[in-house]
Amino acid sequence: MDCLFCKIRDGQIPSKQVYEDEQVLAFHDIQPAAPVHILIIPKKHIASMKDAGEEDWALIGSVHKAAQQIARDFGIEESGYRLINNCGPDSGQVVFHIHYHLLGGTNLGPLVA
Ligand code: DGP
Repeated sequence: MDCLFCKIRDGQIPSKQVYEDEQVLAFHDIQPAAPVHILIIPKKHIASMKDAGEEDWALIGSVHKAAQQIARDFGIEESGYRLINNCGPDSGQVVFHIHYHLLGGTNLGPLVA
C-alpha cells in the first residue's frame, strides 16, 4: 500500500516525532500553518474518517487523548488549540490516512475566513 503516513509510521520516511504510544503516532507537519502544527495519526491505516468502523472509535478516542497530552507538552493547553480532521476531497484532505492537525501557539482567528 502506497501510503505516506504508513511509511512515516514504519520509519521509511523521516519525521520529527513528538509522541508515540502503542496505537498513536504524532509528528511535526512539514508545512506548518501555525507555530505549533502537529499531525496525529492512528498507527492503523484507515484512509478517512468516513471509513472508520464501529471497532475504530476507541482508537479515535486515543488519538484525541494523545492530542490533549501533546497540547500539554507544548504548553498550549491553557491558551488553546484547534484539532482538525479533513475528510474527503472538499475538505482538502490530500493524505488518505486518518490524521488530525493540532494547531496552536498563536490566536488562530476564525475557522473560516
Ligand atoms: P491534509 O490536507 O489534511 O491531508 O493534510 C496533510 C498534511 O500532511 C499537510 O498539512 C502537509 C503534511 N505533509 C505532507 N507530506 C508530509 C511529509 O512528508 N512529512 C510530514 N511531516 N508532513 C507532510
